[in-house]
Amino acid sequence: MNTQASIKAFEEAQSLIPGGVNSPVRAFKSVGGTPIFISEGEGAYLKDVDGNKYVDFVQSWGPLIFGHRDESIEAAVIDAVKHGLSFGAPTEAESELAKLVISFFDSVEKVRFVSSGTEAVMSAIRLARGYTHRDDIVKFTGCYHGHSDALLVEAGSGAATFGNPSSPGVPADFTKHTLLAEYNNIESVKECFKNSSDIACVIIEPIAGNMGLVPADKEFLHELRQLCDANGTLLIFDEVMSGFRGSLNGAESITGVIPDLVTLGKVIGGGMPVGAFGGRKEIMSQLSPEGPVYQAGTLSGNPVAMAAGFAALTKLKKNARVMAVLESRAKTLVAGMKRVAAENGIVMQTAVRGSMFGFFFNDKPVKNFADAAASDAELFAKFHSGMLNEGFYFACSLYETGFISTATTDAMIEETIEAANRVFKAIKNG
Ligand code: HOZ
Repeated sequence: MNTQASIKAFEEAQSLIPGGVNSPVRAFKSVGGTPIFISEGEGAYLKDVDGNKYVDFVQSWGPLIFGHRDESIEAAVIDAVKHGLSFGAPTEAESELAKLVISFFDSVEKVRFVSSGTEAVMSAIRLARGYTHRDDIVKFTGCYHGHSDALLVEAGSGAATFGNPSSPGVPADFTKHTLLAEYNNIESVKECFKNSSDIACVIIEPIAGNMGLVPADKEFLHELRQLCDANGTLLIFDEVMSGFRGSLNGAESITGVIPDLVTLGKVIGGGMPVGAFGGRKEIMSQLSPEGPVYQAGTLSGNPVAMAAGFAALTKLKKNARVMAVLESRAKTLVAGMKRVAAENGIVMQTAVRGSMFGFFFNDKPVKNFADAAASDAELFAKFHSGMLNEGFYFACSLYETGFISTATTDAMIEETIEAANRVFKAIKNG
């Protein structure tokens, strides 16, 4: 495969942008080789600047549930652009998208839009602290909630990929209120509550997607809810990644556990930069200007982003069966990959939630970050570059999740399994 143009583009980018990328995990550091530079996307495919074509299992890290350049989203964006790019003033489009988001989530009565998942989570935490008049928060090792100071502690995603899940530049004073617990381990949460009576909120990815795909056990989430209730602590589900991906109506619909606040991003922007957080009126009303908790943003509720999100969620609303179809394809994919891996003497752990899929080269089930980190990173890197050469674009870190879009056909899934078989064979034969 010729990647000369990507190599050249990366060289130039490195001289201009730290590491040549605007988000670290994209640099391919943990899998080796040069990141491919994208020229365009269409449906399930990506094209790079050398003219190579790939089946895309990253889908912009989640947002593109209908694939690249979905017609109705594209049309909505073009129409919105024609009316103006940004006003910094209210538009009806914000209420339209708010109505739609609220209609999907039992837990959400009011919602505020921001421009990224990081911003959504940061603001939800401030709201939880303002509402409870408490300072401490509990997060789980391996969960990633964006790169704001208090949350960049033992984080997953790019942070874990580079082996520095906490970052220089974050003063210890800023993280002293962040208590850590182990994912899927309720005893570790009880420990936090023993050590602090000042816990404002527990934040969790109920379907963790930033340490690879590691769904929380239902029972664990129920116990978490009970612990929060018993201690007057808010429970926040961070569904920036899993929202409209793990299920249509949030993790609450598949676990029966209703959070106090939910954070969203990715799919709700249809590919444009949007984040949101929402919850019960009584909590959301504490936000400025209704209440005292301050939060603001010039591009929040941007009309073009609202239009893209509205088009995406409208399409999901009209196609309620879509998640079942995507889940069935994701299951076929990981079952096939697992089978051909086994035929070549390689053990894989796999998981699927809705249109999200994950796999680990690990002989033990993966329940938390320590389990994920015990996976074979070298094998993952070989698999990743082998698949790239075959024309299949997987996330370039073992701590990320794969995504199926409605443009990913059954035939593509079969081709992916066949390619994986060839890659595993080549790995086995050294
Ligand atoms: N943290 C993002 C996914 N979990 C990666 C974002 C990106 O590099 O675009």
